[in-house]
Amino acid sequence: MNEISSRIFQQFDIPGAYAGCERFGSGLINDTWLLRMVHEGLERRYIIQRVNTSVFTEPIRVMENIETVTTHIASRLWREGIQDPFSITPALVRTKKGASYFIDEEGGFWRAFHFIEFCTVYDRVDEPALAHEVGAALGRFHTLVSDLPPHSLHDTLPGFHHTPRYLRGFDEAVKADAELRASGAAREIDFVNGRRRLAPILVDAVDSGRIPLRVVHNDPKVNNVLIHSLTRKAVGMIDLDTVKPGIVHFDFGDCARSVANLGGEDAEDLATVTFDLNFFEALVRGYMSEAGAFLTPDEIALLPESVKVITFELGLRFLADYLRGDVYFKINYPSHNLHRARVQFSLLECIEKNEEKIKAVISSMRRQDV
Ligand code: GN1
Ligand code: MG
Repeated sequence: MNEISSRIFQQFDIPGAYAGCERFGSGLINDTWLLRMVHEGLERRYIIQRVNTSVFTEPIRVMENIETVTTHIASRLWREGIQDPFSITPALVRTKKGASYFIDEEGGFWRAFHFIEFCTVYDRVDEPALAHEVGAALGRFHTLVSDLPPHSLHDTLPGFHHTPRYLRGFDEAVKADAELRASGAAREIDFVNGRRRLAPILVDAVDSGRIPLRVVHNDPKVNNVLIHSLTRKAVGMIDLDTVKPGIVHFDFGDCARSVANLGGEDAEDLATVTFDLNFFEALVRGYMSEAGAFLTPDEIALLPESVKVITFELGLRFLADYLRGDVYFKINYPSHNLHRARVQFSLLECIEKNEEKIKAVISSMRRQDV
């Protein structure tokens, strides 16, 4: 569906005359459109989204989390003297009845945001300065929510970053082999089996109480970071569906694995997939310039592990979804999820080769250096 019916956006409190609507972004879960309206001679843009309710089975609680987080961020920014916080964090558009969402006759769950103008997102980072900005955006986000008690948010996706849980699901998918795809993915299955020890590293650190629970984004890959189109400076984080209590490591690792992979998550040629240490260093510098002020020494010490664990976890999720018949991530061709898994596993091999250098980058990042 390229266009959305006017019945949908007419539910929202959006003034003006319709000027166009097209598919937007490259998200793998929700469906997103950019709506253009003309009001008093000016074009205004809106993001309209249909939430994937097979993934987000409690969408109302997802919306409550988004409202809690964006209200908190906006009030902090106001206190810091920023006049227009909603040019940094997306503002929800309410329905004409005052709700934050609308459910259509088929059960489709819809919401709308004001589009933040003069901003862009990148699927791939092309220079260290941009990597720095992406890191700074994540660090700034963590800082802005650092005084929001984690349990003021619902756990809308229990076990979302519980890597051992994904490993168990993967084992079941291999065993069931519902689509008879396991033999064609034998090399990738062996790759996972050779690295099972990675799965518990981060969850064990949480369970032991060594690492604090915080409010985190949970999906801060590079294309969920808004960058100013003219200055290429960080603006803020979008796609707040997964914001909930968690640990900074999955965020830091997710940001790093997407920023430092120069081939990108969808690299056609696996030979272009590398973990670039210059980009990584710039990202860490940007991140620590913001988050270095509140992270504990134990949290910092565990950051290098996070890069490996999240890359493993994401590859595992793609591979398990391929084996199950592509029931979770949107795909563009039948072996897309297998290819996505291969990209993450090539990246993981590169991360493993550079493990000592990754540790050195993080441990050299003292507060005064950033
Ligand atoms: C999904 O929706 P999107 O594309 O921002 C996924 C993330 C993955 C990412 C990989 C709720 O994020 O966990 O890291 O794809 N989100 C969910 O591109 O599963
Ligand atoms: Mg997204």
